[in-house]
Amino acid sequence: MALKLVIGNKNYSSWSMRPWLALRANQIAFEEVFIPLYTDDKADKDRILSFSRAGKVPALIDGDVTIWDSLAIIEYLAERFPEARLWPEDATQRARARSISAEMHSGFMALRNECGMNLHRPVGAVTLSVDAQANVARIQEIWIECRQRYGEAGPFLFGKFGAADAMFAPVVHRFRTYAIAVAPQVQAYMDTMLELPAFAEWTRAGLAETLVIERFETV
Ligand SMILES: N[C@@H](CCC(=O)N[C@@H](CS)C(=O)NCC(=O)O)C(=O)O
Repeated sequence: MALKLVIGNKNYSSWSMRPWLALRANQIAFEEVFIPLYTDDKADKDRILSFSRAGKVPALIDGDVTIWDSLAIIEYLAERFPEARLWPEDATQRARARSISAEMHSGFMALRNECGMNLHRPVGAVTLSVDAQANVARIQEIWIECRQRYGEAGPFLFGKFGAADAMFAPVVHRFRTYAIAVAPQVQAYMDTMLELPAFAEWTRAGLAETLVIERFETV
């Protein structure tokens, strides 16, 4: 039975983007189930709840197994498709990749609040709080350190595209959309991500969406 990934609007749903990319970048076949987010229609929320009692997307359905929460889905995919090598083979690198992925998953609240993913937002800078500026600095530090350590193995954080890249992918759009000044090595990594066919496919689809979530259009 085909895997099903339940996702929200590609323009806005940064959590949906992460496992979607992990699947698509590795050519793992799946059926996409789209549910529009934050509509006034209770039926939409009920549909999300019918897949996951957490009431959030993404959710992955694999036969009679449901996995919800982006990082748990990526962990499941790494186990289910070991050939995709979503985590580095080396234990030390894997520990680092898991640490930065968890740091992304549980942190950077200020940046996430102040610079929501919104692909169709015209590019333009906003004034960031001190906390958001610290988030930007920390993310740049993480990316630069990975590139310095593992750059010889390939252009992504641990050489080949993997779970950590998927977890940070929406930040590439945030840095781009909010015209955040970045170091040259960071820009090079962002360009690599923007050129990844799966990343470009998600972006194109997000830009083609016409649904607007007013509450995300205030910045
Ligand atoms: N920690 C969760 C966060 C999921 C999340 O917040 N999803 C948002 C969309 S990006 C959502 O489903 N919102 C719909 C709602 O709350 O009704 C994850 O990593 O998957």
